[in-house]
Amino acid sequence: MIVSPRALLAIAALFAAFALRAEGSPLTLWYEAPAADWEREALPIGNGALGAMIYGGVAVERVQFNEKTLWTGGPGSKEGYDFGVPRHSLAAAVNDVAQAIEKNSRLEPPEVARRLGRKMVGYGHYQSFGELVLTFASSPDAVSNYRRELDLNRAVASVSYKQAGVSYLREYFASYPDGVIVVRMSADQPGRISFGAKFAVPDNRTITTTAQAGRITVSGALRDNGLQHEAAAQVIVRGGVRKDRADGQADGQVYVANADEAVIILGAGTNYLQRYPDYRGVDPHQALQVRVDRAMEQGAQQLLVRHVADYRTLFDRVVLEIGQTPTTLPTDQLLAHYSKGVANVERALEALYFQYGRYLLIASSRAGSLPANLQGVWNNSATPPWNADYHVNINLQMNYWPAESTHLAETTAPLFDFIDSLVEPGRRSARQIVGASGWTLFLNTNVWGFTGLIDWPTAFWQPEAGAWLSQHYYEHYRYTGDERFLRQRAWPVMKGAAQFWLDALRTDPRDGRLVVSPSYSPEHGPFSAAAAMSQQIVFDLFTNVAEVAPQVGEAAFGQQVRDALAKLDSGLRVGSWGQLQEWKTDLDDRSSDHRHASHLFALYPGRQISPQRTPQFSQAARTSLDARGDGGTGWSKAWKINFWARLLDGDRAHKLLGEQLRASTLPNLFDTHPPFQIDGNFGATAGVAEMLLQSQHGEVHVLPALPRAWASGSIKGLRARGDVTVDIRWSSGAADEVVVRAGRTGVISLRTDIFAHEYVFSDAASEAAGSKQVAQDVVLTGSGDLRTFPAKQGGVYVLRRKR
Ligand code: FUC
Repeated sequence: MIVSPRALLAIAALFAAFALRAEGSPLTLWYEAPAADWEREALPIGNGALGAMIYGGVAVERVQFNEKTLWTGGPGSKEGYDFGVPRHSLAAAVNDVAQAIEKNSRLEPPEVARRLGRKMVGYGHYQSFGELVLTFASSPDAVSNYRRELDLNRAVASVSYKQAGVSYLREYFASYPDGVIVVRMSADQPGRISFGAKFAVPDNRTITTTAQAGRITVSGALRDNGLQHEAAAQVIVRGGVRKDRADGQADGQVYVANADEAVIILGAGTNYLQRYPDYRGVDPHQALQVRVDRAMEQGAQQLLVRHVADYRTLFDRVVLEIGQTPTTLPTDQLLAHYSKGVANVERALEALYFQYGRYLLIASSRAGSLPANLQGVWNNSATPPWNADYHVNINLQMNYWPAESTHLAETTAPLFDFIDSLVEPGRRSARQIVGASGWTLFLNTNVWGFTGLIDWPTAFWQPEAGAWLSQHYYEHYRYTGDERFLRQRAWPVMKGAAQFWLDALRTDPRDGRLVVSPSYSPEHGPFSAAAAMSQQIVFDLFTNVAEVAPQVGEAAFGQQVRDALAKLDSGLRVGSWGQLQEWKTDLDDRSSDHRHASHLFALYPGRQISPQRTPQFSQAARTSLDARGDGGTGWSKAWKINFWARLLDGDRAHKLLGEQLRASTLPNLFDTHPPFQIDGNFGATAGVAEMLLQSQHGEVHVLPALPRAWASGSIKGLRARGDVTVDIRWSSGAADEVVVRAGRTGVISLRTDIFAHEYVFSDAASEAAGSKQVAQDVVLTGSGDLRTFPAKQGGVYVLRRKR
């Protein structure tokens, strides 16, 4: 590589730029020792495509890194690969199972798996790309003032310590605009930075390593499927000496001696392409090397400034205050001290955890790459739990629950690209497995368009997955009001999912209703016809499709769906002990504390049940949840936060948040199933938003489930459906002020108990614009705690309680 004079100038700028760390920010995870354990302690950074885990070792630093597309399995896999879809139609076998269920009312899971299941072949695993290993010149001197942190306000991790009278600082960030990870090492005295840098790469791939002009490049192909991989780390120094190979040392390493500062720019890529059926694009070499060159040329001012600016555009939109003030406790201590009755410790952790979920979503889901998988983008194993794949009987969906409500709608781009890419293989699955038109998938999917079946008896059959994922498209439309998205992206996917169910539903001879069969409630009980969750998901899809069909010029199809909806078993039944039935026959075991409570889909993320509209089912849902208890795995508790928020029980939602923090959260605040599974982080963040604002029924409901523990506080920037952004300030458990920003012209309904008191409601737009004109009062109609007003695009409306 030839370094141009321009690049050299830029390199100089790279060092000039790193500003001092922000002091005392409360939105920081911090620790007093290096991480020993990847899963529990290392700290995550990421830009969607790339992720890294920072250990912060003093003598040896390991930057374990990932790139989302590096997967074994799929086309070209040594094991063979068929997308999980049988060559010969399985439709007759599915029909036989449905008939056996009709006859016996149930079938046991192993029996159904024997008849319909398929061995997983060539499914693959998400892979670790490797580690960038930095070995520092050893010093016998003790280290003091050690601090390892992750600043959520800037998305910058850092490590600082003092050794032999020198203060060292390392900073790490993953830039989305520049597509690279940056590590910068500095000291408060010149000539103190000495280290060797190399890659450590798993041995399940071919590897060629070179080091030239300070750039280490490692490339090759996965042995399993031939997927090409390449990573590059450019070492840049100010002062001192940099060598591509030290005397007597192995090739492929870069050595730095006595530098004043050093920067490493790390990039990685593969020749994966999100395109069925071959999933292969171009050799990653060219694009990767150019990306690293360009990052070098940016200079640090640009790299850091562009990174922080990009990140803050998303992160800063939401600010939560629930009475937390900075504490002196490191984050692992904060977690350990949670529930010791110190209010500030509890509030500090809760607020941090909420924002951490938003941080993690930004770090693991940006346009241009794959969606967040079971571990977001972070994985250090060749065989991670559940392949670190995309489970679609709750997990992938939960990852995206906070996206719209916590004002990160942009993070859904990779989700929709991914689902779009599943439609074509999903059509084959629909046809070959069920004999239906449209598209669907089942329990799980990978990056290779897997839309077929596996053979895990208690989970493998989940044909509702396509319908469930379609909900995300519709919700994106409901939140943003983006008509183009609705027509071009949402509608084709929703329609295809509905076509599948129009074909696949059967008439239940017991009552003539349309039902899903075979149907299975995750992940327990028998196979039967019309498990509640199956029915509720189809109900949700059909309701959404019928609602929006006329708007996209598909009234006839909408009518067809509406007719089916009228005959559809709703999946809502109150059983013998007052519970919401999980199955059509009353089989519910009152003593079961199973982690899944999927039959409450209708409560959340569905909108079929609500305390105001369907109080009897809402009460039954409460009874079911009481019986299931407040335990469960990480994601299970996170889901329960949302359930209780929808039941308008803030204290119980808050209790579940506490359960999650106490028993399902690791010291680095990763959610644990166990093991680490990121869905719980996202589900809990969504749950907190759901406690403070809801809008699923066409009205903006302010503080629907405020817990007593958050008596006073404020939230800025939550999103409500209808392209509305809301700020709320409250005290003594009641709202004082609500600011509503309308993204488009239309009617907004507000539900808040401010209306029960004396209040002022005004259009603040003219005020904000500096007009001398007194704010115009806007006419409110309605009564009780629900009022409606006509909003104008760009309008800012302020409702204030007179105290
Ligand atoms: C679902 C859950 C499991 C686990 C797996 C990845 O099948 O039921 O508990 O979370 O996904």
